[in-house]
Amino acid sequence: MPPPARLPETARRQPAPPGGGGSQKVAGVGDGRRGRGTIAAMTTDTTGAAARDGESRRGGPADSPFVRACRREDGPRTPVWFMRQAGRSLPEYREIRKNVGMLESCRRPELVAEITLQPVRRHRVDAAILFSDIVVPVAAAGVDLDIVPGTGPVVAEPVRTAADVERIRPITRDDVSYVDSAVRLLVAELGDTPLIGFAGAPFTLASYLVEGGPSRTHAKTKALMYGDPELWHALCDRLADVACAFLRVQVDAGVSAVQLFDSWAGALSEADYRRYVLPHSTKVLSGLADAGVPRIHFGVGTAELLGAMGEAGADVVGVDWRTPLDVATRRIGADRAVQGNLDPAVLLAPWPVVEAEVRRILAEGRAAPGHVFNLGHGVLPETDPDVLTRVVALVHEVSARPTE
Ligand code: 1CP
Repeated sequence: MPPPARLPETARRQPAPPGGGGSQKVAGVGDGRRGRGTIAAMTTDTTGAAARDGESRRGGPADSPFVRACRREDGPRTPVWFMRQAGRSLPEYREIRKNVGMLESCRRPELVAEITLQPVRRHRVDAAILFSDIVVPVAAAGVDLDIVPGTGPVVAEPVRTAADVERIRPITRDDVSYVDSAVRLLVAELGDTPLIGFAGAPFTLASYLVEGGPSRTHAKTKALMYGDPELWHALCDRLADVACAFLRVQVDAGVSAVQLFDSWAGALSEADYRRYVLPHSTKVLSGLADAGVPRIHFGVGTAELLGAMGEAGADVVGVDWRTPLDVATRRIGADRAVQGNLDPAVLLAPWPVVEAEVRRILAEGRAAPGHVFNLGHGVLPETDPDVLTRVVALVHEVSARPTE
């Protein structure tokens, strides 16, 4: 038997509180206990889980099933986590976010830590993902924006000119010190469970900045890209620096892996992706080549781009539900792991449908040199959290491998 995934006491022993449980407190953990392993305790005791427990451990998060799969190493089971696992599908999330704006909540380290831990406690996923947003570092770089409930990021003055681009300044750790603090709190609290840091890739960030908000067609973005390539490249170059610096802060604070979200890259042909996007995503990922943590690169609708996205410098390529993982592996190559790819909408179907899909994906994932089970995009807000918990248990059960 593999050693049980080590979680803090709060995560291991606290079942999800019925009907919420984030409590009214935003500055501490859910039940407000001051005991071992709570975020509140960790603000004064930063010695880490291992030191607290005085137990010897094999390798910590670097030896976890998740990091092993990213590195294409054998492990005790296929690891699983969910994009947008921290968020609106959880009643305890909705409760704790009641009176706090989205950007504001990303800037409060203890609240970030609590929200990040909620899905780990509830579902026993193999990795936590930092609660933040792709536009957080862009705001830190001086862009006037907000995250509007029900809409998403909205930019006050969309980027149109070279002067607009020049106003996006490089970020330092001090600009996002709340992220540094949140990661440190979390790493101490999570023990052997790895924490994933993330950033938005230049194309997806540029899309919000040029459109001024979410867009289906990315028409203004493409108009700028085709119409003024020089300005486009200048914009993406700045955004690459912002994304790289944001990821570096998270790596220095202790995350075990990073994911670069290029959610909307699938709007482009492969030729345009290679010409207008790949150099900038490569700059971000190659800038972290020495970081010593796996780099995951993900987009939606990227069937034609999977090979190119791997070339950007990823160790793991995220795949949406449109491409079976064995087909994706042929496109990406045997030197990279894959992540995915259950359609998030399948989670709204009856359990036998979910189960059959999970089993199919695990079987197809065996063709890859490493497989991290995930959805093909983020959890839909209307998803029943109990179904996510069942999926985690099923993935673990079906993929369990005997160890020496
Ligand atoms: O008030 C709220 O609850 C707002 C909803 C919300 C949440 C929970 C937004 C606004 N962002 C987030 C958190 C978030 N954003 C996480 C949390 C960690 C986790 O996965 O559990 C992550 C990883 C992101 C990253 C993000 N933000 C992406 C890339 C991933 C993806 O889903 O494609 C993108 C495209 C965004 C932009 C964004 N922020 C928020 C919304 C609703 C959107 C999408 C808007 C659109 O459709 O264009």
